[in-house]
Amino acid sequence: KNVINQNYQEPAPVRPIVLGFSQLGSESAWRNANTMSIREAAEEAGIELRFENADQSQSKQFEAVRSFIKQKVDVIAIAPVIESGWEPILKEVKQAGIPLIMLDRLANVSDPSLYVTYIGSDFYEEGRKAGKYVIDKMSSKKDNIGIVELVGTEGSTPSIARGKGFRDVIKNHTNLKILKSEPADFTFEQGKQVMKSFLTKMGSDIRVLYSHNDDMALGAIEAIEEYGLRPGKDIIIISVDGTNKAFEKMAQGKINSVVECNPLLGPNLMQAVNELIQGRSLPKRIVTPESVFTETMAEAEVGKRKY
Ligand code: GYE
Repeated sequence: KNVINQNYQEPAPVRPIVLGFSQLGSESAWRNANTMSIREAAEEAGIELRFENADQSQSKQFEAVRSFIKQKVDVIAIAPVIESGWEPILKEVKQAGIPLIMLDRLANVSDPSLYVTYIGSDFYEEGRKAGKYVIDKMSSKKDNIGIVELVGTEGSTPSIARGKGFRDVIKNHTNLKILKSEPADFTFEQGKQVMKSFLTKMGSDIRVLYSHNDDMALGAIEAIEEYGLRPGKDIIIISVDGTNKAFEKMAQGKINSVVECNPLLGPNLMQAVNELIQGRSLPKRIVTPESVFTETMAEAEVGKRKY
């Protein structure tokens, strides 16, 4: 007689993992490279990406996250524009049973169970590297050195930590003085504007510019040239990211040093998503390795940059 195997089940149709990603904006070359990397890596991994761009608005990020909950995505990733204010919405995500990954920047929450892992750079270390460069570069100078700082987005992880790392390193060098520090939202336009106002107020008292990203530094270079000073000579410039455009300026001697910050986080993110879905546990913190570049290396490196 025919025996029917009662235990046999049709294999479940293979459906791709769905990832909802709330990108904070498109304010810089770094950000655009980050977005590209995530799109490409999702494609390569066969992960279905639902992508929302928040134009640097936290409330738009909240909307995106709520829509991901409604869509019942498998995993949510966010690059939080600022650190504060996330706890309530992350609780909603947790209640919905959706695992959450922080990418690039961190949200400051008192309950660490609200996210699985945080993937991104060590911004504090980047700030320290920038400070060390300034100390070395100015080591022969005994007079007071006026520094201005272009801060990125106020309250964002990279700005908080790049500012702190820098200060912690220069604090014992009493002739290095931060004259002024103002946010310019990581954009070219605001970098140019704020640098212009610095120059109007302080002129050639400014000996060093520390910019929290390349886009603001590029804007500042225009402001410095329009003011009639030489970027990289009259004003030493140190910036963070390592974009192609910054390397071009460094090869021309208009930027003196760039601390690398790697935006190509797509592969890391997709790997984390896959592992999560397979039920593996992830480290709470995944840090990307990075270097520092100076003028002497710029020529050899320019053009080889992937962002
Ligand atoms: O340095 C800047 C971007 O969060 C690390 O954001 C990122 C920063 C990056 O706008 O260019």
